[in-house]
Amino acid sequence: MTDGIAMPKGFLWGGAVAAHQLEGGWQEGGKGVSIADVMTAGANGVARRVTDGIKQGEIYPNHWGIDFYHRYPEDIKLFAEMGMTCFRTSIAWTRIFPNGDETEPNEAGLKFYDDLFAECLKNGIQPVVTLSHFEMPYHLVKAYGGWRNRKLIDFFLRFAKVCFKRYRHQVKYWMTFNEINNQANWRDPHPLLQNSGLQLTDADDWESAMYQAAHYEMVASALAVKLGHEINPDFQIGAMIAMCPVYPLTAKPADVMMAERAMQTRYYYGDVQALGHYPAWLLNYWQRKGFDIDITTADKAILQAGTVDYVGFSYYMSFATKARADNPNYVYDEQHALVNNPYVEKSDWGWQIDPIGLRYSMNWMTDRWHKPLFIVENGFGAHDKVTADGHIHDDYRIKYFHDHILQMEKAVALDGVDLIGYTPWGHIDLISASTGEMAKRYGFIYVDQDDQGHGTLARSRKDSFYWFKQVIASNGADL
Ligand code: P53
Repeated sequence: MTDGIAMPKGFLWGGAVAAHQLEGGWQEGGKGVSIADVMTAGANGVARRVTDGIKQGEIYPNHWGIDFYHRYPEDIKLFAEMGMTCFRTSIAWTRIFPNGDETEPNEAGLKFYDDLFAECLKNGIQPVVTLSHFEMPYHLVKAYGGWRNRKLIDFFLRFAKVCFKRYRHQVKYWMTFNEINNQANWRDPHPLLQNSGLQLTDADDWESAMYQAAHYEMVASALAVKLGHEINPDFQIGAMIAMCPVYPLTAKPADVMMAERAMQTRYYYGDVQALGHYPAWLLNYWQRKGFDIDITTADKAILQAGTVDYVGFSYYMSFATKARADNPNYVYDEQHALVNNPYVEKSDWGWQIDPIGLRYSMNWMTDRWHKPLFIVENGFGAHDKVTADGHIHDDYRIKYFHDHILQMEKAVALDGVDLIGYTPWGHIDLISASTGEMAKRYGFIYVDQDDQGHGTLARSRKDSFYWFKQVIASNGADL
């Protein structure tokens, strides 16, 4: 189709991954054990379990990923063939500081990313890097209790400083913490561990523990912004927010208020990182709950001084909610507050497909945070079939991308949203973060591997590969 609108010159087109979901090589080059290394395989509707260390007989899909650790030169050739001008990945913290609390970094780990970034640049692709993407050292969970401990700020900054210095000529765009706001769903232990390394018991107050951990992360993020700018003033250092806009199910005023509180609860992290301070509603809420969050005067100054340069975000789906008589204070409980939206369709994993929601979100974030945006994840997890002709005809994925990219282009061209670039998630098939499956595929590039890690690992081009190639070549005009 040719209904697209060309993006401004210099717009970045790429793809996005995270180290733990594709590298494999979990014990190579002196790498330590990360929280992803102790997560078992789940399935659609079956949560991943976390084992206390590595246990015999368990399946840990992140141990092998798609073996990018060894195959990246060939993979990057394919990325370049597709026309990608940027590549978002993360630096596995455990390759640089295997336990997280060392004072000296691991040279073999640093060398790996030297080589990886050089290979990208050689192919005309600039790396875009997330520092912490669901893969902190497991040792920091066990020995320090994760991000509930203020000491983590120093450990993270040491890691950030080493990376900023080492890659200051190779990387311009950075993000501090991936989807920092997933933990708004603190009743689910999965995001608490993924985001913050929290393993809580019945004796803990989970909600206040989350707010405390997120606070230390946001202080660490603000300090990293400041430090990064000292190391290279050209650095652009962003937040990374999982954007799932929450709609009111009806125009009933109470439903609208419920949706507003849901948005406030999910996105206050962005307020702190982009605006530099906590919103009043949350401070009032903490007071009513009797939460005594450790936020010093110095912390407040740091948050104000270290606001982000841009907001990176993921967008997959939208949510809907409604008020309930038994919830008069509009408390947003993500496990129970979400309702089916009858106006949109769902993926096989129940993710509601809503292209207009992307344009809506871009406008909402621009109005609220007044920062450039960067779509660093968007995509469609689906079951792909290799057909008799040996190809994957993923027209459903092309449709998803067509519809979303068109809305993105309207937000830029018609609404004036300042957008740095667009990197579809998992442009090469990889391990799913929520389920640990291989079967939930996002890629334009197919990887021959199943959920148990069996397969040739051969890479091949899906129909969507050729489609996205043409989108990039036309700078978004030819959808
Ligand atoms: P998977 C929840 C909701 C939206 C995005 O997700 C999410 C999550 C947490 O899983 O995660 C991001 O693989 C995340 C990636 C992840 C991707 O979305 O569960 O940044 O690491 O792989 C897709 O289908």
